[in-house]
Amino acid sequence: MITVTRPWLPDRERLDSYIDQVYKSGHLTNNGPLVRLLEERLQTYLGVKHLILVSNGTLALQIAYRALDVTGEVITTPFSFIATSSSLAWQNCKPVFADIDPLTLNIDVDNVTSKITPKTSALVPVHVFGNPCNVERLNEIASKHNLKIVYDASHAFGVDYHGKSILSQGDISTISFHATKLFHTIEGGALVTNDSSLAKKIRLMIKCGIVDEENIALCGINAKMHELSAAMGLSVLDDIDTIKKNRAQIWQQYKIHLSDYLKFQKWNENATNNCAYVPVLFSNEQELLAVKNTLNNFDIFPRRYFYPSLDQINFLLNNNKCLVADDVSKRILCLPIYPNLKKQQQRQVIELIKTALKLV
Ligand code: T4K
Repeated sequence: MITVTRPWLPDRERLDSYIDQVYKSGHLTNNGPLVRLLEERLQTYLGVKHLILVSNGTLALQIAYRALDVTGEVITTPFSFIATSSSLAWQNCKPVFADIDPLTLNIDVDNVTSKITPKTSALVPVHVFGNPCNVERLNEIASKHNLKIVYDASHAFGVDYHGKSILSQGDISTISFHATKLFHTIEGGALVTNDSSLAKKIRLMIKCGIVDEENIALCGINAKMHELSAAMGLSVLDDIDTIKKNRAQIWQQYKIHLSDYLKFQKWNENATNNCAYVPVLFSNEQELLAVKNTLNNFDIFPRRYFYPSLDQINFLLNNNKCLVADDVSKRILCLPIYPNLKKQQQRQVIELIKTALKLV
């Protein structure tokens, strides 16, 4: 079976060597030595100021909203994983959708300003599939209207923009380290910020606001990463060059062999591509379904990331219908990509796509 992704499983002996350290220390959670080591290593690797590990990317978003006192209406994109918007609804905020750009697939900045009302407190753009948004204009709008910005950078591990990590943008950027991600800690995520006092507040928030045995400073929640997750993260980080190299090769092959048949996302020209996903756009949904069914018949499972567009989700109660996002979400498919995908398997995926397209 070939699936859209497969988690990177590091060498067992190396993982065991980290787990041995957990057995020696007896420290399983609550800001243990491996979590602290992983934070340090990620800060250095990514070149960011404060990176705070948490137990998943959804909680990272929720904590970001709380830390910044986000309330009322929040302008975001309908073309994302459900957690971007459901985390807002969970915090009793109203996600207000601005439509996307059909080429970059990111929030269309020209649609953002018209959605601002006196109730708007923040923007939550997503760097979709790792492709950086128009951060200059978004940051400009936010400062002009006194809005906070939380970038959902869940897909953007290792993406540099103008030579600096895209994670250093906004008041806070969040990331997911879920098993399906390029870099993972099984379940996990992080908040990144340049603001030292905000980082301090977040560190308190994720451990129920507890300062020490006798002092509780604020209302928090338990969002701590545990030591076994950090052990996995450290072992995966040891392999990160191989992971990135293999992904880049696979991504390139898709681009070479399918560009004449399908459209690829327009990538931000000032950014590196981490090859986390291979989204391809068909002319219409019928073509997409024909290809998907053909692949499924051969036990190959690409995914419809992201379908449906979130403006269609009933419980988000949104009146803003987004025509571009609705259209894109019907004709986009993410192709299998993971470091151990074999050349011959990828060739099969490519040939099946070409054959199915000829028959539509
Ligand atoms: N914001 C954005 C923009 C996000 O994309 C996400 C998560 C979040 C926020 C929230 O972050 P987290 O709270 O999740 O950390 C997956 C992931 O669960 C999710 O993390 C990710 N985005 C989303 C895009 O993809 P599913 O429902 O597609 O996962 P699933 O279980 O169907 O897995 C996909 C394929 O991967 C499977 O067909 C087989 C393979 N797989 C998966 C797992 C979990 C494996 O081979 N082994 C595994 O252990 O959501």
